[in-house]
Amino acid sequence: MNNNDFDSLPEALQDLYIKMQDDLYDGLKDDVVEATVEALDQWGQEPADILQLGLVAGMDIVGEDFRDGILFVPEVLLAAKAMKGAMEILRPLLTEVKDVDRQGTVVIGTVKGDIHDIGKNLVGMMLEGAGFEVVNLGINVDADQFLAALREHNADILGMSALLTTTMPYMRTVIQRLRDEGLRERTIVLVGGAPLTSAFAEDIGADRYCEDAAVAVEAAKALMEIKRRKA
Ligand code: B1M
Repeated sequence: MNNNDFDSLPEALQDLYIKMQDDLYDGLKDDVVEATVEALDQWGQEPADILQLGLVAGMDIVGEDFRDGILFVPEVLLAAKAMKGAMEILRPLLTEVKDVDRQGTVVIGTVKGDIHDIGKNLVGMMLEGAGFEVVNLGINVDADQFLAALREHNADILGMSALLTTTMPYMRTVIQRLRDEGLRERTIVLVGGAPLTSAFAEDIGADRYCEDAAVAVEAAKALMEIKRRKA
């Protein structure tokens, strides 16, 4: 849904989304959860639209004011908690597998040194909803942990997230370890996170940069299809 679509929503629903963004900014978890439930139950909104128009839009404003020194870590932590509360409401809807074949197994985590996990968790949920089995290793994950999980679960895909320019280079280390230990050929590597670019993904030897969760799902499906054809 784009801005034009937003403008075409009923005014009361636009107001609900704007309130959701404001409440997220203010870290009011209960209010954000309540607005999420209202958008679902009373307005029949799709989870993806609630995420985009309410939650991610609100977090974008938080990100701008954090960057500009208007908000600080404690406030941003509260906003993150509010967002996570709403994501818990959406989780069962996003992870519900609807008549799709099992797609494969994904090991996903936020790389070493980085504790941002909202986007990574969202990607994990959307992949589950698309029929993937998802092993979420959490935050601050090092190469040993990624490799051990890939082996333990005989995983098809490695998904790595980094939100800091200081942690994104660690993805290269993990990919090099995959090569060193003979796992690179059989593992599809997807990377994402706000500071990344396609050029960076190519440079470190990843298979695809995913700018958002929807792209991650598309890329995972497309690359699995190619992997299956090669097998
Ligand atoms: Co942090 N932080 N933060 N922070 N934080 C950023 C990333 C920052 C851009 C803010 C800013 O300055 N504007 C900035 C980084 C600057 C830089 O490196 N260039 C920053 C900073 C500096 C920091 C600290 C260093 C601050 C400090 O302590 N002084 C510190 C670092 C701690 C650490 O990691 N070691 C820190 C801490 C925190 C909080 C703990 C307060 C909190 C995190 C809470 C949590 O995650 N549990 C936080 C938050 C919330 C943010 C912002 C505001 C929001 C991130 C977010 O959740 N976005 C962020 C600003 C921003 O990104 N604009 C910021 C919403 C989420 C849905 O989007 O994560 O981009 P995103 O995920 C998307 C895509 O990127 C993609 O799909 C997702 C869904 O569409 N994607 C993937 C992500 N991962 C993927 C993996 C895939 C595929 C796609 O694998 C297949």
